[in-house]
Amino acid sequence: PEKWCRGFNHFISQCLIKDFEKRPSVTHLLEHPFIKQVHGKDMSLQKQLAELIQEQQQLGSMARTRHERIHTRRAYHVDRADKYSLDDDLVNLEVLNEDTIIHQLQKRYADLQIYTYVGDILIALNPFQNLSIYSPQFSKLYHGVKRSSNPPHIFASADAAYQSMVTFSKDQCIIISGESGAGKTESAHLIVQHLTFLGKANNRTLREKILQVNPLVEAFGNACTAINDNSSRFGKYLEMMFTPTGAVMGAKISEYLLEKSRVIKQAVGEKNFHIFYYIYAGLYHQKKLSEYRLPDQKPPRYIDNETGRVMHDIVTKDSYGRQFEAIQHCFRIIGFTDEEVYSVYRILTGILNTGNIEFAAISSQHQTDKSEVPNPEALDNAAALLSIGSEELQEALTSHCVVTRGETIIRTNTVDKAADVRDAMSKALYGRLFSWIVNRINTLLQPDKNICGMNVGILDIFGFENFARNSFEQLCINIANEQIQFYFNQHIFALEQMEYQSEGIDATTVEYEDNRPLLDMFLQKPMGLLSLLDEESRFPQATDLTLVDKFEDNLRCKYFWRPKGVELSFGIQHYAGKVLYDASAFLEKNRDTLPADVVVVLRTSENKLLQQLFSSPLTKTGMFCSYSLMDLLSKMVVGQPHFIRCIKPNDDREALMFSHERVLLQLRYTGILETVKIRQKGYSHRILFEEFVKRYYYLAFKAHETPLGSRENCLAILEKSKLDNWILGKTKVFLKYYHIEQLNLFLREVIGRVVVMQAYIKGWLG
Ligand code: AOV
Ligand code: MG
Repeated sequence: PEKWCRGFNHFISQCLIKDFEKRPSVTHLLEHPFIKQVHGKDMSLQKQLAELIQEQQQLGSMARTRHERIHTRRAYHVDRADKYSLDDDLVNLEVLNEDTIIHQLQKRYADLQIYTYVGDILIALNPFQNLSIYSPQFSKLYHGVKRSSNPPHIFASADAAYQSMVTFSKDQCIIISGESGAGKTESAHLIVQHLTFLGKANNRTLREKILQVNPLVEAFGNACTAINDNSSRFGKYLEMMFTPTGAVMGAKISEYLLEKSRVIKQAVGEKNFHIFYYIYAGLYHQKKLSEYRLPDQKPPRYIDNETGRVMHDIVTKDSYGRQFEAIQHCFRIIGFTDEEVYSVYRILTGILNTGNIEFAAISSQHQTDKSEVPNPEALDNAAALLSIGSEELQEALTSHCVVTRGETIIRTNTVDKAADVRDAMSKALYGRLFSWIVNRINTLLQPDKNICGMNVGILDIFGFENFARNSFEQLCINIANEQIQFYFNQHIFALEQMEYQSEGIDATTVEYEDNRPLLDMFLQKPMGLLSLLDEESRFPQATDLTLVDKFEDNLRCKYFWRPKGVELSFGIQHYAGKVLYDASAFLEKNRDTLPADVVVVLRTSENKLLQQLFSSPLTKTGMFCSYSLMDLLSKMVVGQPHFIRCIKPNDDREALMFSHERVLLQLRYTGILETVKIRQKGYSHRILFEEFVKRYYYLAFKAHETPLGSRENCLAILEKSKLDNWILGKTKVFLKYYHIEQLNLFLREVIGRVVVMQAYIKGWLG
């Protein structure tokens, strides 16, 4: 029987290996005549068989996983190894200049290798097509492995941040930058996807909730622009929170500067925020437009930028309608109550109806500045949806109270003024609704307060914009990008080089384009552009022209100029290029005032949510809150940054089209060449001796020892780990970007061995 057993064993192995290749189930094995013959005769054999099958199944599944990993990797490596000897990291280029960099990126792009490293920084070229490299197999591939084991990938950056967070219990932040349409938002989605995978979201509901956050806020905060069909019109910082062991436990979003003016007006060829089309189409297809008092022949004015187009799209394609269902699903999954969602819909449709309210001058000889509403049904509709009195609403729009010498006087509004008040109300409604949704999501995804966790933050803002006509919004957007570029420079160049000097290390200095002077021109107080803008906004008599004059008088530097012959125009030399701004409506947009009369009426609403939106004290949100991005950046400073630089290969959104000129421009202004140089020559990680010993003492000392954070002990660890090219400064260890990964891997191995030993000893003793 023993011999027989051995033969049988061998046979099973063979079968299972074949099985594994064809992937049928193990039950096939039991159908085998040979097995049938013994089956049922010998109980012990049967037991043995069951055990064997179980064991082989486990082995099979392990082999399968390995097979899949190799297979997936091969799929991604297609052609790559045979046709080109492309390098994954620009730092390895022997000849380093703009030409070699762009040549390498271009070759890789043609081969659909959209990701390339510059040391620890990831360059991502927008593929403008769907690639099959984001499946669960790829998630598995980029899970706690060495960076060099796989081709560059956005998942690898997410993994690096995650591993860093878990290993050092330190918050991380991933900063995604690039111009409009370069792929920041897509990258942010992919990072969230991978982090939920890495964060072992055992809790399926939580994982689903987190994955719905981006689609939901983007329905409200993104819109179609001339550059990007899904352009972010607000800045977003999403923090994913993890337990100390790295399990995902919640999320939090901070929003920054939503482009509210889009609610009331869009440039030619652009659209309003997605949600308005979704809801209009959704209600149209559900035959519920009349319930929300919306006409079914012609869309409301706020979303009818290109007359007829929207209606045509809604009737012929149902993609908007499906998006509406998807949004309803998001709300439900995240945990909004039906009542809340209903209130949100009423406010949104209330805004659409508000936009339809018209004003006409009352023609009487004496009262030229009085206005009335010639289409009272629009007024009634808006008032009904916002659950306020229609007469009160009309009053608030067509007149305003002024307090002079203790007396309250009611003044009438001109037609233009009334229209401005109407639009200001719509903007305020939308802006506050958006903030409420964000806050509500934060409450619903709040982690257990008793667990002291860590987080990975992901910054995805609106990218640099340069349109044919650039207004206040573009200025805000471009200043924000200027700040991100500054933050990048600080981390990659300034801080690093300062430390070489103070630590007495002789490392080559790399020249880079410092945008600090430009940032000072914007942010300095009291003479920076933004302070001047705020100051001018406080003068009732000021006009957009006096504002530009003020700029010209005070901003005497090479970054600002005023073209001749165009009154309201001024130019700024941004880090990413020259932009010509049109200052019309700058003051009004910056003031962003909402008359108190409107607030008073909205507070009387019977819609609880709406009441709540306006119940908070009227803070001056208007004055350009340039500093809130600074707040955000300072929040990020505490975390370890990881940079992703998105690059747009062409302006036509074409797959596989690589515009040499456009890419070169982006490489230049983002300082990629200099980044490669500093990554090649510099030491991107500088760790205090004490910290270094604390982190890595396991590599050279016994677990129970507590070695001092001295230079000698650092040396002992570094020698033991057999790394080269590091330097010891006066107080810090200077490491190349790739050292950290190697050290962490050694550490994990050693710790793993210790844990196994401990378990073994425990078992042995016990
Ligand atoms: P942005 O966030 O950088 O622009 P997006 O992330 O919205 O740019 O990308 C623009 C479009 O490029 C997307 O809608 C996709 O069609 C395509 N795209 C980007 N990345 C990928 C990818 N990895 N795979 C496939 N398609 C991609 V802006 O928010 O306007 O600054 O303000
Ligand atoms: Mg975006």
